[in-house]
Formats: sequence, C-alpha cells, structure tokens
Amino acid sequence: MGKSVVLRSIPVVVFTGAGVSAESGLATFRGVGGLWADFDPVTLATPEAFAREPKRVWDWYASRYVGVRDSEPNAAHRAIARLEASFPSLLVVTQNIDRMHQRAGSKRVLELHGNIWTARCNACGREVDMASLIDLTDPTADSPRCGCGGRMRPSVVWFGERLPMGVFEEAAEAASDCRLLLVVGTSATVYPAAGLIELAAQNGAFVVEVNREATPLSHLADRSYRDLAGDVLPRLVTRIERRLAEDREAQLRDLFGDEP
Ligand code: BJW
Ligand code: ZN
Repeated sequence: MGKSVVLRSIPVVVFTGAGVSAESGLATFRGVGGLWADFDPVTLATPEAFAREPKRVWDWYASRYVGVRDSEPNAAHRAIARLEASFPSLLVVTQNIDRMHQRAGSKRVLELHGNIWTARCNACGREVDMASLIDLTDPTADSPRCGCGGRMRPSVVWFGERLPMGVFEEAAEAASDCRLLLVVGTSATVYPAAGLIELAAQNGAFVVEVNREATPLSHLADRSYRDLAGDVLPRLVTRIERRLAEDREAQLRDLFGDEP
C-alpha cells in the first residue's frame, strides 16, 4: 500500500472565518482593516439590538447582502474547493454567512452561523429568499414584515443564540476525527466555533493555520502561514497536488517494477 492512498484518504476539515472572504472585498469583524465605520458587530449582531433597532440592524444586513451578492469567490475559496479532489473526505466548516465556498464549488460545507441569502420571520419562522425582501426595501421604509405581522430577520446566528440544530455537533465530530485541520482567516475568538480548533488539536490532528495575524489559538497550530489566504492557499494546494501525484507515480513503479 503506497503512501498516497493513505494520505488521500485521511479525514480533512477546513475551518474558515471572515478572513477567507476578505480578498473578495468583504469586511471582516476584527483584525486589521476589518471594521465597519458605522457599525459595531458585537453590539449589532444580537437579538437585543434587533428588538431595539430593527431597521438599523436590517439595513446593515441588507447592505451586506448586496455586497455579498455582488462579490465573487477569491483564489482562497477556489483553492479550498480544488482540494476536495486531493482529499475526497474533505469537509468545509465555515463561520461565514456569505456562501462563497459553495459558489467556488465546495460540495460539503457546514454553515455554523447560518447564511445571509435567506431571511426568516422572527415570529412564525417562515423562510424567504433575502432577494425578495431587498427589492421591496426602500431607504425610508421600516424593516420588512411577514404576513403574520412578525419581523423578517436574516437567517444568521447572533450572539446569545444557539447554532442551527445538529450542525455544531456534526462539525465537532468531524473536527475530533480529522487528521488534518486547515484553519483559515478566523480570529478564533467566537465560541463554540473556535472550540473546534481545540477539539481537533486535542485529538491529535495536524493543525495548519493561515492568518495574516496571530490569534489566541495560534499556539495550537503545527504550522502557521502569516500571510494572505489568497496567496498561501493556491500555493499550498498545488504543493499537495504535486506531492500526491509523485506518490502515485512511485506506487505504480513499485507495483510493476522496472522489468516486464
Ligand atoms: C485574514 C485575511 C486574509 C483578515 N487572509 N487572514 C465561551 C467562552 C466565552 C464566550 C462564549 C463561550 N461560549 C459562548 C459564548 C458567547 C458568544 C461568544 O463566543 N462570545 C465571544 C465574543 C467571547 N457565543 C455565542 O453567543 C454563540 N452562541 C452560543 O454560544 O449559544 C449558546 C446558547 C446555549 C443555549 C441557549 C442559547 C444559546 C453564537 C455566536 C454567533 C456569532 N455570530 C457572528 C455574526 C453572524 C452574523 C453576521 O455576519 O453578522 O458570527 S459574530 C461574528 O464573529 C460572525 C463570525 O462568524 C464570528 C467569527 O469571526 P471570524 O470569522 O473569526 O472573523 P474575524 O473578523 O473575527 O477574524 C478575521 C480573521 O481573518 C482575523 O484574524 C484576521 O487576521 C484574518 N484575516 N484578512 C488571511 N486576507
Ligand atoms: Zn411570520
């Protein structure tokens, strides 16, 4: 049995945060250049803020939806999608709500914090496409309402809210079982999501971090790339692909020998 067969079949998890989408032009929550001028996510991304100032919170998400809709996945998202060919078991676990991984072609994606493409009623839970509400929103109008009278909100997870049923459990199981954890563009400060890094490290995974800055969990990484995800990931993925191809060649030579 050659090395490449073993390497190809290891369970791999790619855990991502806002930094993976930064090079698509989407603002991160924390870190260099990562803040919104007029909006503090820690106070606005809460059910309390929405109850107090629904229009302000809605407008923030409506403008971010338009930003996400009008942006494209970047080289980092594309490299991660390509990595599925090298590691068929690969699972992307993302804190992002932008669906850029899916748009780049990643097939197995767990969204820990929901997504901004859907909205739901905060009273009856009815779900609709964000797009259908954006068209109806004029700048002076109140935030959109459901037929039942409830207010529509983005289908994202705010501070103090539970993660979608079963999703964190599935991610935790994958993190515990993986042999390689690739952590990309997260400040590793929001829980329970950041706990996945601790879980993987505790269970012996090889942890590779890609982040332009150090984080509180950088000490758990076996390798750290302090650079832009869009620069590091394409190079890393190409290196992995070359290495797997070389192993495959070596295996065939092993199998057939030099002589007929
Ligand atoms: C680049 C780059 C480039 C930039 N290349 N790198 C345990 C301890 C302490 C607190 C808690 C705890 N457990 C729970 C809590 C409370 C709370 C929490 O974690 N608070 C902390 C702030 C302390 N957690 C919760 O409330 C969670 N819910 C929960 O625990 O429920 C329990 C419960 C039980 C029973 C009943 C009810 C509840 C929910 C957390 C939800 C987080 N929501 C948000 C908003 C989503 C919607 C939106 O988008 O507006 O999710 S907050 C925000 O932070 C967003 C992100 O997903 C999340 C993480 O941020 P991320 O992705 O790491 O981004 P940044 O900006 O922080 O970092 C970017 C990084 O990229 C930086 O490091 C840069 O250097 C780097 N970078 N450009 C490479 N080009
Ligand atoms: Zn409703």
